[in-house]
Amino acid sequence: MARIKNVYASEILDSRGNPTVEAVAYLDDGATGWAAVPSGASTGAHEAVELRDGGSRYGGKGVLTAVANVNDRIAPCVRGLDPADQQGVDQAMLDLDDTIGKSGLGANAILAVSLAAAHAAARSAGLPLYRHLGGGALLPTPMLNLLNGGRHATDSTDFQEFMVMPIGFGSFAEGLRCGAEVYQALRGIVSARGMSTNVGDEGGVAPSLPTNEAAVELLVEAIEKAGYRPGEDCALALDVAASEFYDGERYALAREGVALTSAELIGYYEEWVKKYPIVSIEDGLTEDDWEGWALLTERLGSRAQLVGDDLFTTNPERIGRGIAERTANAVLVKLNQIGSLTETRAAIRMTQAAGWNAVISHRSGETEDTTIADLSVATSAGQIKTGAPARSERVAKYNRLLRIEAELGSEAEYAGASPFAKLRR
Ligand code: 2PG
Ligand code: MG
Repeated sequence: MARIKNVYASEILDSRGNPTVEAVAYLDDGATGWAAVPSGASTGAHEAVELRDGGSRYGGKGVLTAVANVNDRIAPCVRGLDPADQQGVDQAMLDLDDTIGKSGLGANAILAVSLAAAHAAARSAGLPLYRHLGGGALLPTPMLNLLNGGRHATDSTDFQEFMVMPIGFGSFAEGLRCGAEVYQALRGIVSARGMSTNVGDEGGVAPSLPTNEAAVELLVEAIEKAGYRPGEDCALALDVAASEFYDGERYALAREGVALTSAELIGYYEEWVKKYPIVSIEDGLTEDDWEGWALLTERLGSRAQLVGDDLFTTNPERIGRGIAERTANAVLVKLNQIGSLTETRAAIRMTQAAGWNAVISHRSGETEDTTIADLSVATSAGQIKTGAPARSERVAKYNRLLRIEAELGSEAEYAGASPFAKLRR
């Protein structure tokens, strides 16, 4: 059995040019594993602590403390452990940290080591990561964020993400092709109307639009222009990221010049779901509006996937409350919201055991790390959200899935519309 010989972290840059943590795990059999941690912009209040140095270096965003925590404190603690015992490795770090939100060592320090150990263990066993992590063969339906707004693009829309989901295809490769063709069609339309084709943080276009609904209309038009049928071949999904424009009392939609209550905003979604082929709405309400979420689920839960991101922050305790109170029917899974692979997998298991969907997700600040692609296949999640089919930190994940699908050959299945089958009953 291989043992961890050392782990070593460094400070690198993410896709927004901010520092983040990478780590390498070295095993005594010569195998190594590498991982880098992403970072959000529209972060949930209940996320684990991303340790930043403060001060003036990198505008306070340096991660040298987190890096030192890996090299000086975590390394001695995980040396000699079996990297294939993921729970053992993660528990050792949680014990060392000994805080509730991982503020002791930093979730960015812990997660980098957690994932590097998994990669090293897979390498040592001669397995691709998706096999080492569970061995599913279901390729996820991608949520491609073609139009960026909210905190990911200035002067675009109030809602953060307008996504397409290629549901009517037989393979991931064909689905991705549809997403990419729709993206090019959208760029063509936006440019022909004299609007900017500059992109936001996740690679989607971010034109200045009069309303949020105009973005939905643009996507429908782009699907048609690319030669696909909206709702049949390609559906729509939204990440409203409502916590970002909730002012403590109302949802202030600057683009529309209105401030709505939870019930009014739910009414708005009901209209949209009737009018457009929207199959999924993420963070339709703010992160602590449990009552509003229950109402949203009652009203729309049989017609749309309702995904909790800031609401759950990949935290098994919050997900447990959501399941008990029926405040969504899906969970957005982000490794760095909770800060270790073991806890992330527990969150996924819990979600799936309740009959809910798990959507594996990137962050708006990303790196070339593709762990989430493997995780989505390993856990048969059926959905992955990793941005537009543009910018290498996004495309790296989609390309990894193309390779996994090719490697699985006839064993591979594509999720397509299956995550929504139970909602439509
Ligand atoms: C989200 C994410 C990823 P961020 O809200 O779902 O798209 O954004 O990483 O900024 O939280
Ligand atoms: Mg979100």
